[in-house]
Amino acid sequence: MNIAQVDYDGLIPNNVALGQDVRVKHALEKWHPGYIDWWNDMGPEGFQKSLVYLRTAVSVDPKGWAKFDYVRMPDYRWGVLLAPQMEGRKVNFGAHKGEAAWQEVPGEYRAMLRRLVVIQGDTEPASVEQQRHLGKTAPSLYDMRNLFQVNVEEGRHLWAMVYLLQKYFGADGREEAEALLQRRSGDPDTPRMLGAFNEKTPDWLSFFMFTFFTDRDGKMQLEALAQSGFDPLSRTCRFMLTEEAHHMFVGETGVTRVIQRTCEAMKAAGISDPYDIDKVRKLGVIDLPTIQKKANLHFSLTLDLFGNEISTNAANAFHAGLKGRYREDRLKDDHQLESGSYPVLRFIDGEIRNEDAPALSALNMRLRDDYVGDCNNGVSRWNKVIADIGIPFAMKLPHVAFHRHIGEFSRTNVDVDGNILSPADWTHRRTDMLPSSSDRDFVESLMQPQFEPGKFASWIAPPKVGIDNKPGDFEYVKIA
Ligand code: BYC
Repeated sequence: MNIAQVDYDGLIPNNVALGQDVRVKHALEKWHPGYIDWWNDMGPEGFQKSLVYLRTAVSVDPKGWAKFDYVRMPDYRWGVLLAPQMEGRKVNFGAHKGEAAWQEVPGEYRAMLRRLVVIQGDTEPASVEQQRHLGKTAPSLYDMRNLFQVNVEEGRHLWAMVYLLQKYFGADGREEAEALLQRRSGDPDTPRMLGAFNEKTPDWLSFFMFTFFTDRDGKMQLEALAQSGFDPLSRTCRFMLTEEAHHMFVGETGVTRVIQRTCEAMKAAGISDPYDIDKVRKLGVIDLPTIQKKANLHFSLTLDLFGNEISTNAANAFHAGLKGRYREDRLKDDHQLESGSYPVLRFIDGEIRNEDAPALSALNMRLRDDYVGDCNNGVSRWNKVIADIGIPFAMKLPHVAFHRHIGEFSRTNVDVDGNILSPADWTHRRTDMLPSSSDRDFVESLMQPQFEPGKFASWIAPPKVGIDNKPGDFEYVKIA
């Protein structure tokens, strides 16, 4: 079988020769109806019968892996796709560095590996649940299609993790696969596992911020898992990253188009003060300070997804060769980190300051630092748009200690510049830094659907190019 080609003959498209793996094939076929029920209950609300111009993977060859066509979402061919196996691949870090990469789960690391797969798997359906109401207020058919593309691919990423659970973890893997369909984002009794995936995504600016910030955590975590010595996990994550690039694109260009529209409208109306919020809002666009507050919220919620700054779990996963650093294979050191140190920002004696910690224990921090660098690159691109239009404003990431619920700073109040605040000052200044209920109401008031092909809501600029090079008035979703 050609690994690059995807076999579409059976119920479950795959490039893992599922036809010859009867036990796993049956297990996945048994799981399939529950997944479809979940999708119908918790997937995009109101558009399940509509034809959506979606891309589907037909190959895992990086050049030309997808085809575009109209599909009803429940008919999307969710499948199991792994990047091709690399001949002679080794464990590249940790205590087993240099050994042949594992094709089966190493017994001693079974529980740790299962936990990583389950946590990764849990985030995927969670994001679909969080975004399920957004179709109804889409600012264009182009954006609606992008939302649905992200949603079906997050669904596929759930399949990716469920395949690993079913194939490599026996009965407890099957139980975990069931549980992934039972938990619900925001449910008080059966919530999703990580904090940010239980928050609401109430409007489209939140969606773009989520895909900019939280999907970028997805990218970092997948990059770290793609380094895994457990080869099936590495191959799975490598292909997921190919799909993830579009999600980053949706977030980055989405926020950019909102900013661009605001700045253009201000310029046309002769408003130069970005803080003249009432006047800017009257133009039917989102003022820059509110966009900044949304960024503050989503960045801080996403930082919590990196776990504690000092983490034995992270050290153990690296030592075991299961989860590496961001692009481990490009780093130049001993890849074992037994003796090195890493500066960690901590809250000590009432002050925020760097303290060296053993490099192994500081791996969450290191990944978070790489993430912050990646976010900053995106923010610079937003700022170029603002500067080019000539508005005196610059977006910036808040301090990493701002508005945190996990780790070192979860018990202290810190402003966006990193100054420690008393509880009273925090309460007083909170809505200067995070969206207030009136900011939320205003953004929500703009969320009027625009379903005419080629038209866009007042608060967002059209994209530079269409998906699959389609013309501006292309009907990306045929609403039924
Ligand atoms: N919320 O030792 P620590 C994506 C728990 S996003 C709740 O610091 P560790 C996507 C932690 O579980 C990427 N609990 O934890 C994006 C632990 O509990 P136990 C998803 C939290 O393991 C958009 C305890 O606190 N993938 O793909 O070093 C759309 C001690 O913490 C949280 C992954 O995250 C939290 N935020 O770090 C769709 C990769 N943080 O075990 C998809 C897999 C920590 O003591 N996961 N805790 O009961 C991991 O690598 C790690 O589990 C974490 C946490 C980085 C999440």
